[in-house]
Amino acid sequence: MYLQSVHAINFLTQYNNEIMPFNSNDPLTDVTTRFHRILLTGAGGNLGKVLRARLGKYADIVRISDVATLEPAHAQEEAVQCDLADAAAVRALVEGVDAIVHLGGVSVERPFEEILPANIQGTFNIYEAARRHGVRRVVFASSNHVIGYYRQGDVIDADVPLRPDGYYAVSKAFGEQLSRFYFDRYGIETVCLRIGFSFPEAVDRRTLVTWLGYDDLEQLIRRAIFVPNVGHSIVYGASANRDHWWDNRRASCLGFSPVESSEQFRAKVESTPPLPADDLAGWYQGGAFVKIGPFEE
Ligand code: 15L
Repeated sequence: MYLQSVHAINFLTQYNNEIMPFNSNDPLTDVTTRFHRILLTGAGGNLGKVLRARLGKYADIVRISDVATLEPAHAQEEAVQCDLADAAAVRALVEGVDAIVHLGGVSVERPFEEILPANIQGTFNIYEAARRHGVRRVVFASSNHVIGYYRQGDVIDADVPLRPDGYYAVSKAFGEQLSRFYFDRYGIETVCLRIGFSFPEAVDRRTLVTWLGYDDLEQLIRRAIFVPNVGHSIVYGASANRDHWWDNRRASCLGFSPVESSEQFRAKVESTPPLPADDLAGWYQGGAFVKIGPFEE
């Protein structure tokens, strides 16, 4: 415990608590981008499946987990069915890993009772297990919904006050703050990725701005795992789209340089009618999430 705290203090002194501005050199130059074992939680979800197919380049073994039954493990994989709300199971899940890519949990807006166990208790269990097993790096899949109540067209950076647009978003804000605490107290480094819309295609005017292609997602994850001295960092995950709502200078400090763009989907999207002017989904960055709920009576 004492040593961990000293580590954090040394780290803060040395790195001022943020990603240092790198010069134009790629921060991964001379860095080996391979670990022995990486844990991927939420491996059965949308992005989990995408990353499952790609993380093998970066680890001898990818331990994949999900609460749902996974496709059988390939060579180089260890598949573990795990409920993130089960602290003992998560402790066993995390043993022996070099880094964690934490996507697990509910990924859409749902009643609080559904968000609480997987997203809040589950993320706590992941960090506690990381502390106990000495894991030094976590990549936390946050979401653009933590800033969902900023207006579309406003350009914001990663330092603006959070404006979550629902319980799911609040759980991601919790994960951002929890990871901050685990860095300050224990020196566990985290890159929080405020992922935009990461699907095969942008589907509407909002997602033309927030789209993150899978190659850019992979690049971001690789950098979030391996760039040295990230401390506790928050970056937005969007491709090199024509329009931007997010000032992503922190991501470029990671050396993140997106190569994809949503322009390829523009003609199709713009051939559909825009949302009516009074539709809140067209006002806020979180889109239709601001219209979901209340779930309670
Ligand atoms: C998210 O956080 C969700 O996980 C994803 O399903 C999309 O809804 C995305 O945000 C979005 O903002 O469109």
